[in-house]
Amino acid sequence: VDYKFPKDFWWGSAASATQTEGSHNGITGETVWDRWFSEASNRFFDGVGPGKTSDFYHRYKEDIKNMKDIGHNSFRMSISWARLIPGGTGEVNQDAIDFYNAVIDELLAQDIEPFVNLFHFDMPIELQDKGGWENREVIDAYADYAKVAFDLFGDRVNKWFTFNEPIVPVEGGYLYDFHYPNVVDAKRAIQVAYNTMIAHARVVKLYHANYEGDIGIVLNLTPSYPRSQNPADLKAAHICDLFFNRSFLDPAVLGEYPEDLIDLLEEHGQLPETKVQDKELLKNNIIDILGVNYYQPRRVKAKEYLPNPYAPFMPDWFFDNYEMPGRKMNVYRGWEIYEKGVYDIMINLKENYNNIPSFISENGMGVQNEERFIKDGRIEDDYRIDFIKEHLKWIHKAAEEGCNVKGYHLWTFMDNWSWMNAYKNRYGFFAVDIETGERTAKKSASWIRDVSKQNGFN
Ligand code: BGP
Repeated sequence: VDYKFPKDFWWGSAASATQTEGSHNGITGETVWDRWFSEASNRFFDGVGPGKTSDFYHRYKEDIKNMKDIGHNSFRMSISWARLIPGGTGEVNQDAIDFYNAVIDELLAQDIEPFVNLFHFDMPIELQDKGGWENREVIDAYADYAKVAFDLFGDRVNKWFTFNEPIVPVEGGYLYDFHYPNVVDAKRAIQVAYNTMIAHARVVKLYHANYEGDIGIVLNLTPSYPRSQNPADLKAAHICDLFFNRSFLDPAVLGEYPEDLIDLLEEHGQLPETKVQDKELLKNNIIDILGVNYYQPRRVKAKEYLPNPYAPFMPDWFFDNYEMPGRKMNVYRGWEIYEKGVYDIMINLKENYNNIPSFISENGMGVQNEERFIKDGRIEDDYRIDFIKEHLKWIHKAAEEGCNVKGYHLWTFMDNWSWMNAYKNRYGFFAVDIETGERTAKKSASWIRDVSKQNGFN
């Protein structure tokens, strides 16, 4: 094959608890999503909520069998904190223990390695009501929850992740009003971001001290490309990168925040509250493995107008988004497609982040009304095959050049419910009929089976 991938490359896909299990299935606690949906279902596409979703709770056996059929050797799932410990603290729910044990055992029986993530946007509502990540007590509760999960499943799970895309709850919940608790306040957003990384480091420490295996974090890295090489555009791109990538990447991999980010926050009176022991904690507890979610880059330019000095501080004071003429778009989702971004990320990790072991933990193409591509009962998603292939070529090049990239997981295994967009954008290798729950393989499913089995393609 022309594009041969490193030995034992991880082929698979990723999913999350809230998006697949169905919060009305089994015994479970409520999360911010149930609360927000009950308060503002009109803000969700089609008024569809997280109640039923694709019913992984009941159909996991069939799904795992399908994973095996298409050549998966690994799969990232998340545990729902509110399912395992309804209320977020205290008693552990036997129904959830049974369910996650069954899923993990089924994956192992099919030779699929489970990668388990502890937090995918789904804060138990009782803890959000206590202030969520703004409250340090929630960090303690999270560390207790992590210990429960490690004790229960750590004998069989060797790859753990503390968070998926921690920037998203910050942007959605505290900056731009698209997730609960719908606050718009940069100071609080910065505190949430900071406390999340403290929670992360606490749990990395706990894991390294007591268990064997790898622990990491999943970050959605969005390379910030400047409009031009003019100093003002370069500065805009640099600040954007500091806020949206390096606020998480640097503490996770290097154990400290970038100096220029600290200076910038200080200058604007936006430094978060810290504790003396935090610095050491971050310094001494770096990750073993980094998951990189990559969908699209950011393109930025210098601000056209100076911000209103009386308006509250926002990261957007320092850059404007730049709609580069001629950029390639996924017209079905409205996101840019820039395959080389994945290579730029990997080279950056190699050069500036100790070539940390990493893998693509999400990449994928959401498409609306995908039924229109059905031919003889199957969705012919050639656009998705192309999308994956073009990204894989750049990943292959990165690996050839010595980047430590260990795998590729598609978002997502089967069509699932999504934050706000519900079932609008379909991403799966398998289509799901929302009414009947029936799963049908798309063309990309048979394509990826051949690729994973040959560990490459032509
Ligand atoms: C990522 C999330 C996923 C998933 C994906 C697709 O940010 O980790 O949970 O939803 O984006 O986004 P969307 O469903 O909004 O199209």
